[in-house]
Amino acid sequence: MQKEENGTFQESIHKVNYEDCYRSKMIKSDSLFLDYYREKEYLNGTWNYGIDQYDNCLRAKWFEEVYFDEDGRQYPVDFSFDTWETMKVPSCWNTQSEKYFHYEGSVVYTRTFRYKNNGEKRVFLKFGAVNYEAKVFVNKQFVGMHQGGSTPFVIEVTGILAEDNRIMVVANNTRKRTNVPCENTDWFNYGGIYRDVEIIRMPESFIKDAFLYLVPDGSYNKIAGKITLEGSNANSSVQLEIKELQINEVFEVKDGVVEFNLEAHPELWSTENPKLYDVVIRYGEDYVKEKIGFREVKVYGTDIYLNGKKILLKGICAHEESVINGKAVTEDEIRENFRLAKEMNCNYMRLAHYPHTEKAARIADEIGIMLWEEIPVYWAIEFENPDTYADASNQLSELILRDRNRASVIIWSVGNENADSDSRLRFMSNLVNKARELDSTRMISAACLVDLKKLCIADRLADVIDIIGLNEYFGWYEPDFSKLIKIFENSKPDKPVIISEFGADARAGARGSMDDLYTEDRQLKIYRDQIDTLSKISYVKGISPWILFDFRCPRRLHTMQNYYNLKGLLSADKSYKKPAYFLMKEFYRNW
Ligand code: GCB
Repeated sequence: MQKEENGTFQESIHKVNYEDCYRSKMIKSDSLFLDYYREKEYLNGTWNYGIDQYDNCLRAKWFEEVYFDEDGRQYPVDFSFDTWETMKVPSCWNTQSEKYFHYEGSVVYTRTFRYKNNGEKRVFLKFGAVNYEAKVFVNKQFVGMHQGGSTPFVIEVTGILAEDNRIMVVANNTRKRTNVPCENTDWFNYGGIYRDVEIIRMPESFIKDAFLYLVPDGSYNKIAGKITLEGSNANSSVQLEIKELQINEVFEVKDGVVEFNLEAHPELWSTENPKLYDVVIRYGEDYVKEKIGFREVKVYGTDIYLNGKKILLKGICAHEESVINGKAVTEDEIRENFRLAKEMNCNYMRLAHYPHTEKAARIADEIGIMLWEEIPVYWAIEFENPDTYADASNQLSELILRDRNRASVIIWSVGNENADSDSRLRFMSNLVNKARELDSTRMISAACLVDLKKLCIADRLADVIDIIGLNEYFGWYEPDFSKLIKIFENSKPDKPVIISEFGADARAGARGSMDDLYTEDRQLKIYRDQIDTLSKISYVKGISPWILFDFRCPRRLHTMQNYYNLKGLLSADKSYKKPAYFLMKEFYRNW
């Protein structure tokens, strides 16, 4: 029945490169606009879903809801959207259904919704994140594809929405060599639409972006920034108001962009006093609100300064995960993580190894905790592959555009534990340049490795970044602790070093001698040795042990681990504190 010879049916259903047609509408960082405080409607809630392991939705264009071949012949449909199983969005399918806990591949999500134009000229769909690829269809049309599992994207659907609509999203979390991260990581590969889905109604021309910051020249009396407009009316005026600072300025915009530099005397944001200002920008019938803190972070010699004062970063790493919700963490769960870190006397957190939800940095702004944010250029990325670079660079841009108004974020990190090679140096140096181009007010770092042969810090990337992040596991993966001491003796960095990771596995409650693997006693011993050594090194200006809580990981097959990485200072459900948590709490109190 299928006409293999002329290929019509074969090509559309079985064609191996069916993916290519979807790449034509790749949604990139330039799709984003300031939207946090805008009025929006949510498409969260109950969606139907089907597990589509062989990608038949994409091959046979199920989104067209009926299939005709070139001869006009209609084929039976292989789907029944409205009677499929249902799932809550946002969520990870792994935690929604035991059957799909380990599933990797495509899942087709669909729902219907009503829409009535209220006079808006343009309308957009925003996805907080879909891991890893999303292909979006509205009312039988393909509207866009996005790559990168942790950053937001926006798709314009003006003229596509009707009163009754069907949206369909093919989410695919297949791990691939060419992805960022690649196919091998040390965390669980959750899948799905796991952050909010929103509809945003907009005028024809609107405020696309505004980036405001304290000019980092040590004077603390200038706020600079850039406002970008979108739409046909690009030569116009915008008004910037920060009432509490008596700022009320009107700027003339040329070709959609205005840059400004204003005298201002803001109370500075710090971890002790996380002061935020209400910023309002008006333009025609559009306006946006933001809450922004002003502060200066910089590096001088081997020191890090916040508002002119030397600081030590007393930190901890954390994944974005909860036992119950996977990556779809709730606001309460994020607040609880920060509370536990603060209770441990932390003033800083490394949000590993990919962009966490935008809510995290907003909460950190509000409660006063500094952040390291990072993209998943993790381990053996394809550094020679231009598509991989484009993906990494886009994820970095999406993260920076999303969070560059957050005072809490002090460091952008461009990678983690990537072996030093020419192509990696090129790839990551380009990312560093990209980050600086988008934001010249923060420090750039990366988690590098020590040279275990030469016993020193020898990573060439260290010359390019502002702060050297170092992951080291002496006492655990590298039992000979004396080597760590030699590394510090042999290294004379001219910039600050942050120990971005050290740690040891311990099963919550497991006791034994200091030599017994996976016990709290061994973890505690390693932590003692580490802090004894690190606290004596003059250029170590920050520490973020690995990690706040135990997390799921399919690589962890020891029966003690039970598919969890047990390096947490807390159990995975965060109800239990291991002894090393209290040691760090005491250490940070006095450091
Ligand atoms: C590392 C990685 C981190 C792992 C950790 C470990 O160096 O950066 O992602 O989870 O080691 O436990 O092995």
